[in-house]
Amino acid sequence: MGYESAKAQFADWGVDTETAIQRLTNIPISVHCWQGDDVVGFENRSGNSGGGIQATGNHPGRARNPDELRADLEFAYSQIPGAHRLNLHAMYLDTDESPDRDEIEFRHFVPWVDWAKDQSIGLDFNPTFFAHAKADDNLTLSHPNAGIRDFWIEHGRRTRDIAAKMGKELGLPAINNIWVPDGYKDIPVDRMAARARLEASLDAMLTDPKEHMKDAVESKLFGIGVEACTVGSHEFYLGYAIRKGTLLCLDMGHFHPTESIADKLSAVSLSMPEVLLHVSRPMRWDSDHVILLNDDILAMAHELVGGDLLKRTHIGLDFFDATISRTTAWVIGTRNMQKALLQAFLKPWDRLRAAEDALDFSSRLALTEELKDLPYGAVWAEFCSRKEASVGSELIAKLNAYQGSVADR
Ligand code: RNT
Ligand code: ZN
Repeated sequence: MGYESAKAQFADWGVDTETAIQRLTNIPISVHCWQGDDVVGFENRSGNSGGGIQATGNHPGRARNPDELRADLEFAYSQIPGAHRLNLHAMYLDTDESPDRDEIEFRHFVPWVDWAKDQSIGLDFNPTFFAHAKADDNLTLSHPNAGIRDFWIEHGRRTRDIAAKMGKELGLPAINNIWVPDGYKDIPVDRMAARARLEASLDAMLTDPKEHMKDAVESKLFGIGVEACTVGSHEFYLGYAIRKGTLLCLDMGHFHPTESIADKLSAVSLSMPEVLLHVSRPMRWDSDHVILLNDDILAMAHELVGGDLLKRTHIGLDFFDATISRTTAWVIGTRNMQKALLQAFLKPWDRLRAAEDALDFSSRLALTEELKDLPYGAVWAEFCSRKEASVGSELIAKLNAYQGSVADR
């Protein structure tokens, strides 16, 4: 199906494919660095991420150093049409030094900033509150020991400073997203005390508003090893973000499987100016599978476009699968987010809204289902070709060829 024919078919529904392509071009997706190396990082410490998150698998080609990770990202970006950012974790520093987490400085990340300038992309950042001896109990900012809390508060403060410098250097604000693994395997006696400690630690970290960076806080329902209680639960951070003016990060893997994160987006957006998404695919638990173009992702894109939330929602990804080519995971997962957005841009919103507002739910149903037959794939292929990214067999050949070139690592 050629693009011109697809364009005409969408035009019959009152949808302009050129506008849709233009809108998609301008939406940056923040690609997470940690898919490239199975959440190991470059600190030369233990290989186990801990904190209840774990990449499983041993597919060849894991990036072992920053240069390999950057090369892999450059390949992935070449096949991800449109705008990108990079989401870095603090444990991905690029330096010969070995600073502990409470000693990191902007200079340890300068090669990333130089590379980001070269790529014309923005950076996002994250303190790393796991994969460290002081996080082995799955307690960091809410640890009963004040010394351990202070260590992590200092880490968090430094990441805010680094994020602000990154944002300033690149001329694009960096989001610094706080996720802590804190929780209890078995039923705690005093949840209130743990939550009060987490709140006090966050307050100590977030004392000064900074230019060029934005703070975000990420909730979770439970994790492996913290089944009974997660200190930073959804209610905890929803309230915190509203009261303190931070962004809230909604990770699609951090809720009960029957909850719809797409549904939450408009609800929380009424109480805060900006939201961060960690687009992911849970499977029974916080499994962080590569995102598919499934109903959950389509629903999320529908909400972002229909609710006019794109200008105040930052789209980040969060998945890691070490059983497949890591670059293929990045490319396919990120493109799926873009494809979902494209499908949402290609909807005849006026007609859909008119049917709903008239309580004509029959037409709403018929419209929704008939639209699924429109040739959005031809519009996607056109978008890819304008951005010099491949589709179909050609894409698969390129993905396999790149994987072949890194398999000897
Ligand atoms: C963990 C959170 C968190 C991490 C990354 C590596 O459950 O989702 O976002 O995946 O920070
Ligand atoms: Zn996440």
